[in-house]
Amino acid sequence: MHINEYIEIKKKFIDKGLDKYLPSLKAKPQAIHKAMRYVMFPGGKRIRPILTLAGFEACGGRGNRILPVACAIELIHSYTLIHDDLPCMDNDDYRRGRLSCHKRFNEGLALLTGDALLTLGFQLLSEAGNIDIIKEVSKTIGSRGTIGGQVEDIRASRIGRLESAADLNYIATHKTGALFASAVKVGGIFKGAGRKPLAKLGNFGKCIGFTFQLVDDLIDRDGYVETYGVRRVRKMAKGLTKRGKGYLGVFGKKANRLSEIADLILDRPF
Ligand code: GRG
Repeated sequence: MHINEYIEIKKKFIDKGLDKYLPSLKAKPQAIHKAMRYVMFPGGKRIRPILTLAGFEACGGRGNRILPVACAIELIHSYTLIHDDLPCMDNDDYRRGRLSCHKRFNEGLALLTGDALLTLGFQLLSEAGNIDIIKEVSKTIGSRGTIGGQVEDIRASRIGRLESAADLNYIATHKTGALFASAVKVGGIFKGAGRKPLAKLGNFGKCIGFTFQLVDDLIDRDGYVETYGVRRVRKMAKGLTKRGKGYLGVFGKKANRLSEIADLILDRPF
């Protein structure tokens, strides 16, 4: 099966799961359930939960039991987007080609919608019955992870000057890279993989998460591109992809999907 077909199948699988786990539009209070579903459907690329599924498969996992874990990763990612769009943060009126949550509804409801998606994410993780997954994800999205990256990003944009290389690296690895690394890793944790393969999955995830940010900057012509220029950033992204794929050797053919996803992230055709 071609990787694009694989991605489409996995996307549908994740969407079905999200539809099942999100409270129905009829459930009270309807206002927040409407907002939660507005944010989640139609979604974005679903790249993080797809990485969770591919990480699970790389460790020999099969079947549907991983679905709540993958959906939790997407719910948590979506919480960060809602909060990031708020006027007190990045102040974006649009997300995924339509009004951002606070613009479509209101700021208070958007804040709570982000909180509710985050909370539902952890409920699903807890139902997966593996405490190591909860530990992994909570560390990743805390003040030493995603939130830390966001804090530094806000600080840098308030000073209003071009970030130093160290600042840029801190922000990219924490704000974007950390959740990518955990998304891949939790697939392995769920399968019961050992310490060494998990470290390989984590390192792979860090490399492709960093690449994802570099490609984002290439598309938006900001961040790294402002500091290093297009050619150098493209070279960095290629190098990181190669390094990331280098961590997959131990998994053999089972990691082919992860490797193909790394190539897709570098070329961002989706
Ligand atoms: C509010 C705690 C908190 C953190 C926010 C992730 C983040 C930190 C902010 C998002 C803003 C942003 C544009 C970050 C750069 C890369 C990134 C994470 C882009 C969005 O992810 P995609 O492209 O989105 O995977 P889709 O829509 O496909 O899900």
